[in-house]
Amino acid sequence: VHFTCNPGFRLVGPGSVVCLPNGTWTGEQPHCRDISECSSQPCQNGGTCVEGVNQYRCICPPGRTGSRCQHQAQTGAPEGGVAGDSAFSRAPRCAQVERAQHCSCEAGFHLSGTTGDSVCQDVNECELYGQEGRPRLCMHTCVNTPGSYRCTCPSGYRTLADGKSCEDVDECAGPQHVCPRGTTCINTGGGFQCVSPECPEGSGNVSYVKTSPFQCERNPCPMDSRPCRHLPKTISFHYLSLPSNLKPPITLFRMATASAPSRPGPNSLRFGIVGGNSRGHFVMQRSDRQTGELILVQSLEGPQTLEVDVDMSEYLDRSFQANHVSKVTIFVSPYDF
Ligand SMILES: [Ca+2]
Ligand SMILES: [Ca+2]
Repeated sequence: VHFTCNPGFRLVGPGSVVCLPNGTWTGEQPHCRDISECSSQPCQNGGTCVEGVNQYRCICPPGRTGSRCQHQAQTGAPEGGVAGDSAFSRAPRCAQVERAQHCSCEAGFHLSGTTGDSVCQDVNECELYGQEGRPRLCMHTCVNTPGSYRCTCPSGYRTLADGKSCEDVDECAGPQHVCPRGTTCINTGGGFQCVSPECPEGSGNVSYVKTSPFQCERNPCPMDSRPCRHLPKTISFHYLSLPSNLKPPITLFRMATASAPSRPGPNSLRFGIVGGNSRGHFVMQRSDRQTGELILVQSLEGPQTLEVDVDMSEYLDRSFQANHVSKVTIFVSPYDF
């Protein structure tokens, strides 16, 4: 008698047996066993083979992926990414349609590798959109994640509801005081400053008095003191917060006379920059008869703090009356937002 097995099974034991004169069969009785898909040891790199009907499946050790664990899982992620994560490549979902295998990936993954060896690789959206000429995905930093990406903002900023824009946190608007008593909180891009402007020290017959947290006034000069009269009658303090790399020209600040209605005001004004650490970045010019403008003419890169002192001198019939100084401090954030 000859034995054969159905497809997918193999014969264990002799292929034929013969009937002996004593009424028994020669040798042992053969039987059919499921063909072992794992017998060829298809799983590489320490993968464990699991039997299925007419197919096998490999369970891969960490760091390995693919139908036979033949691929090294992508570990590195671009800046700020989660490293050492095998989640960036996954096994595709495959279906056997007649003789062909059709594989597909979840959203955010693309199929790579050859047929039979295919693997779903994460789409690196940050790299894809970081290329020249393409729109930026994130205002600040793009972090690639398995199947997606996310945007992060630097400290001192919060991410807006659109998930990509960053907005400065106004530390000064909070319920608790972030600045010590006697100082004033100035919100800046990415942080804040505590300021307490001081009036100039008096000397001789010149002295100043603080009339508000941001204003000093010179006490009246003795009648005969010309040097005293040429010192600023008022000194005011102003604080501005700007992002980096603003496109000039930009009007930052306006200064105008505040003449009392009871007496005739000056009939001419002169404006100029009289101090600070950054004169080259600014010009001061008249915008109308009463007003001068401080204009940013060079783009500023942060983080840095600039100071510029602008002066407005009042003349009545060409004779000097008084001058006023505005001390403008500009906090430039490290970012373009
Ligand atoms: Ca991704
Ligand atoms: Ca802030």
